[in-house]
Amino acid sequence: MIILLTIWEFFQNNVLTKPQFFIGFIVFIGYALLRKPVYECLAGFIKAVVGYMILNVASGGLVGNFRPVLAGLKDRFHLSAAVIDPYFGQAAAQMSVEHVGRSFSLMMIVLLIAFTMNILLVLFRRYTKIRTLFITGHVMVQQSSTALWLVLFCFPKLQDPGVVIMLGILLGTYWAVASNLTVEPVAKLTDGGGFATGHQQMFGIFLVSKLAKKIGNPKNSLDNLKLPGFLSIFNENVVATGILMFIFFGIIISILGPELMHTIDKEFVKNQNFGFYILEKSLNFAVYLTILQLGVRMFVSELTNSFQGISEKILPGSVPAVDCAAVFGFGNPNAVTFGFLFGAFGQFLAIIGLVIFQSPILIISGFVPLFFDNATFAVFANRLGGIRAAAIIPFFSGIIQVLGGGFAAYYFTTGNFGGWHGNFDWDTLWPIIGVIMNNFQYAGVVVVVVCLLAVPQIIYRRNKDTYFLIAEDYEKYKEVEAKKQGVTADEVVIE
Ligand code: ASC
Repeated sequence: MIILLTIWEFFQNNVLTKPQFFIGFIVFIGYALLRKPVYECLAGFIKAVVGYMILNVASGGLVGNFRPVLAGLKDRFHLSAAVIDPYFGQAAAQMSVEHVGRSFSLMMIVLLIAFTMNILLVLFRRYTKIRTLFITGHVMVQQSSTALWLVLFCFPKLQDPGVVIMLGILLGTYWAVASNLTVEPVAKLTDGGGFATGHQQMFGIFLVSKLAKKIGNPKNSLDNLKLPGFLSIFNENVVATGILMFIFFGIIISILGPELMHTIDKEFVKNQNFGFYILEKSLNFAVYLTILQLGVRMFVSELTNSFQGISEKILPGSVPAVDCAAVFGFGNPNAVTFGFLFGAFGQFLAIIGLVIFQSPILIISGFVPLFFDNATFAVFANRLGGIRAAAIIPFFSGIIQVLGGGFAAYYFTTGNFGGWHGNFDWDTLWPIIGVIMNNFQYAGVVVVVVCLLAVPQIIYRRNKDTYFLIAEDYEKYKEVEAKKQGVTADEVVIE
């Protein structure tokens, strides 16, 4: 057992929480299985690792720069409010766990069991119909933290081994089932990119993929938008992002004021002018988005090429589930900014609602859910339902994030420690799971796991012939679809 845990610890510290290496090894093994020479496998490994690290630089830069700005609103108005953001959520979950006298170190074993559960579900995919392995390490750590608190909240008397086993099964099932829901939407968006989403809004992506076409028309998408006159400068992504973020963060940073910004941001030195500081800070947003796209393209193209090796030889019809930002490299770059801004409208409106209706808990927007969830939704929505869907869906998602996050922070009491996880699935699906567990106890857990496991079965039954094919060989999938539609492979409409 000790040896197993030591190996696991090594794997967790060096590979699982560093998904760049995980992806790198997948690429290396994939190319090796395709019988490529070793130097090509190595080149693929390096490009994939560096691509993923570039993505990390960009998403880390966005999070590091803009999360404190939004959270600063709390200090500015001396509010006692919960920030809906996974970093605040993780801290609040840890404090909650320790507050009731339990050990937070259970997390490591929870990760092990949950990850093993996900692997088993993929290995037995003939029966489970699970095609995805969740490998976004830092997100897995955050989710294990929040879920650990949920289980301790609902089962305060349960001893450590019971907690760990129950949680491992529950979380591993969620990782497998929810990421599996994104296989179709991501494959269609990326034209067979060879990956799925393993992040914090997977259930949300599935909902968007069902709703977007009902809300708008893909013909009227951001890609076809030609703005007249001076507005035409918005057609260029860097310009659009730069201007919109200057307005957005310009207002927020002005509200915070230079004094507070000096304490929040050490890079804001005393002799820099406040206006120029705001300009530089806002334009940074466009910088990071541009970097992000570069990184995504790099590692995704390696993954797409090499994964055939794995899906042909070891795990047919399965794909890795990676960071949501991987989809930002596909579809319209302006959709990302669009999703963020409409999400922000929705969130701010809902927060005003909380104040007006004197909610027992106040919420402050967190950058990670606000940006990464809603930008992801907008990328899918724009492709499937055009501009209308790319605006309406993030707007309502913003409202749901605040109301669902507010409910969860209150009900599960992490609001007392200043935060809640805040990403879409944790504002919708997980509060429901938590309430079921709290009210029906062990029976509730069984019901949740059984219902989750039924989801892939239902989807499989609807498309038995193409269910695994779409992940295994996208070109062949398109041919099958073309035959069904009675057209050639070039004319096939993949919705
Ligand atoms: C998260 C989280 C981040 C971002 C990043 C997006 O949920 O914790 O740091 O999203 O993964 O690329």
